[in-house]
Amino acid sequence: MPSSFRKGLAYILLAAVVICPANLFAKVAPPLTLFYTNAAAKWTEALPIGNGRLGAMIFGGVGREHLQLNESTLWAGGPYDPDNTNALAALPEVRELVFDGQYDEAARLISSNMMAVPLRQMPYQTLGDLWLDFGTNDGAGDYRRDLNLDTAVASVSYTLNGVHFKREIFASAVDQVIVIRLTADQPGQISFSAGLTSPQKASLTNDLATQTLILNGVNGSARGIKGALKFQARLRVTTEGGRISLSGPAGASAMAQDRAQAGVPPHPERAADGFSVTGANAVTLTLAAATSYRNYHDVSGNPASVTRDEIACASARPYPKLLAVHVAAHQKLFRRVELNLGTTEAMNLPTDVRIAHFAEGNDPQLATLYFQFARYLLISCSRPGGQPATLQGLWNDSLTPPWDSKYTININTEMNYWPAESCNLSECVEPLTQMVLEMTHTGARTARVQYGAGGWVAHHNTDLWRATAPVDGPNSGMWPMGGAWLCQNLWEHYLYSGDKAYLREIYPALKGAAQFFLDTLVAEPTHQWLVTCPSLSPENSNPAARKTSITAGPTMDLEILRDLFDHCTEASEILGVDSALAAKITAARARLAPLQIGSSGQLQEWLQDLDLQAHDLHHRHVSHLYGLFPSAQIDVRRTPELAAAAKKSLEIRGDQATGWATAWRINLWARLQDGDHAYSILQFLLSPARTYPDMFDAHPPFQIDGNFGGASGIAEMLLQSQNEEISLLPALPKAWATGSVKGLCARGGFVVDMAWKDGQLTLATIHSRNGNPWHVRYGQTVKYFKVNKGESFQWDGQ
Ligand code: FUC
Repeated sequence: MPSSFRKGLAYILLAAVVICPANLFAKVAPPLTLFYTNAAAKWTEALPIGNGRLGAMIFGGVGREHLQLNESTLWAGGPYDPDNTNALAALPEVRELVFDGQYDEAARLISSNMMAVPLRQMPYQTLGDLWLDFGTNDGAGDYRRDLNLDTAVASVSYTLNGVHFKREIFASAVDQVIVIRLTADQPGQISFSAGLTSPQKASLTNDLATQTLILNGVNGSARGIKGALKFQARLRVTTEGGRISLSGPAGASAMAQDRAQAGVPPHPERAADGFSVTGANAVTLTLAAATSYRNYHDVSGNPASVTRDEIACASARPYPKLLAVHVAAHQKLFRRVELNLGTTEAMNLPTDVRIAHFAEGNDPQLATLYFQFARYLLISCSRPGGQPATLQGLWNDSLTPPWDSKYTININTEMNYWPAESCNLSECVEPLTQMVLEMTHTGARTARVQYGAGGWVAHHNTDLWRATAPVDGPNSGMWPMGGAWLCQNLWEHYLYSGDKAYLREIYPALKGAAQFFLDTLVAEPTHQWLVTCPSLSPENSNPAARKTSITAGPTMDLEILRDLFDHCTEASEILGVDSALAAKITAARARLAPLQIGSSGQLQEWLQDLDLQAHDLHHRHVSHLYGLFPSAQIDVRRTPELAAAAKKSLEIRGDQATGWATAWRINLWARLQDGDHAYSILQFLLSPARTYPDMFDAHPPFQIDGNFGGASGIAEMLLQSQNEEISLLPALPKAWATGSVKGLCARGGFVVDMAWKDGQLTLATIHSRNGNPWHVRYGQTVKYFKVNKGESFQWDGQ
């Protein structure tokens, strides 16, 4: 143990004994548990639960419990068409200006003619808050708050006046409700008042006969788009023993006070009477919520009947049954992957303390916890039939969240799904697939109206209403590649699964995206290469311009296009369709501008060699490195010169950036097979600068992409499978010299288990799902193997 860490540990132990009368180590945490010795004071200390649709952040106060609530379809606005009808007429002049080097003038013309109306999309919003007011917390001890990733149950426990109290809270994907179970180790001890509030336009009613609170509301308008959704949250309080009555205004004002302390805007006028429970033995609260959203153009759902049915079904199940079916459904997904990178006594410390000390180097299990937390989050925020993970997954306490907590599709949404396939959570991609298929409809309108083109297009953002026109301003918004990049996530799902029915389902999206570019690519004047125009290298200023990022043919666009075109023609061949179109795509692909290595040996970000003149050399986006990761066009063995150039670009950019941008760098260094470098960046990602106490990623502010990108990076360090070759331990850092992993997935339809010792592979077992013959590499040795579907290949790396 390094001495600095030892000192840190000694200090923490001493502090723990002084500050906290109950010994921190009195209860050792199960290994996959986040735990804390204090209630959350801030939202980024609260613990997330979710069932893909309903989410809650749990604060865990002794005197007052607070659950901040979300429902994944509660966004502002309603169906709308943001396409700008002036765009098509302005397009030829914009292109002329760009090719003439008059970038700032082009940006001005784009700004006045080509941006969406309204200029910004609709925000994802909070539903409201559940408050349980227990009265005093004076004299409470033995406090513990945790989140068990293996069961997906959060709990809070403490002792007060000699009675030990426990709360268990989870969001069930089976029963579609949030369940809160309150117990005590002595009868008749549970007394509290319960209420629901919301910053939305909402009103509360209560029905004492059924012990139900009902919050009815409508969503807000935003940016001139009228709110079109109704929503309802319904809370049922099932008591065992004791009495229940209306709590009256006192409870309501206590809740308002708590909202103020938590930094939530006060809405006391809407905090109608809740319930008071006195002297119960145990209580189960079930909470359902729904909106009238059916899909991006239909808001005719009936939330009242949905919540009524859900509460009726859930109330009919006894608590142990609710818990058991929830845990089983979660574990079916969660338990597919086991990771062991070693353990030390540091894992018995509270999670926030461990985050503060991870960089000191003696807590490998925290990387395991971080990895599994991301898998937990994806299961909790992206389930079949629901919405894809937003910038904040499912968890947002605001009406005006950062970047609207929506879908930024110039990196962030794609990154959210990087670990989905490699980390064995393939089902979680379904909401993304569904969103992309829906965007082919809205995006076809944008393609037609704004470009006079066929196919479909999406720019750098979308929202619940699947808006696809360019938003925010030319410098971030005028980028026509968002849909094409999302298609690559879908293609990955096919590569991992080999599922031809899925390929057939997504083929129209690939084809439509390719069609758009066949119609809109233009020849640049110098070499006659085909390029996108106007476009930009995501959010990085064009060094040849005064103050815009507008350009033609940035490297990233061409890399995405090469993938899109390749995957589209491959799909058309596999499915036996559209051979004439495939020939056109192949011809266009041959004319795309090539990847270029610049004068400093770097991979050029733009058509011209401008990288070293960049306004910000350390820009967070590393868009031109898309070719190295997530794509595999640049490869250390197949294209060593380009890989060296990508490495040079990465060195110029530096290791430390915002949360997601740091996470991207981990994946890139793993692809360059430098495990120690990747690990050193992980140490920064897993420090308080980029990880909040509850393990949420800090952009800052909170953005969930860093969690997902970080987990993907850890997986890439252990296993890679691009270019039809499984690579075992390609970037194993010294810090993880001995370990094992079970259940990581590889492209081609494989599941891989591995163990290693002192930096050497001891055994790999490759389970074949589809019976494909394949190659596997360990170090310099490559083996060809052929096993039947359902059988496995074993190798000790020799
Ligand atoms: C992109 C990034 C920002 C942020 C935002 C949500 O615009 O450049 O850093 O992550 O998305």
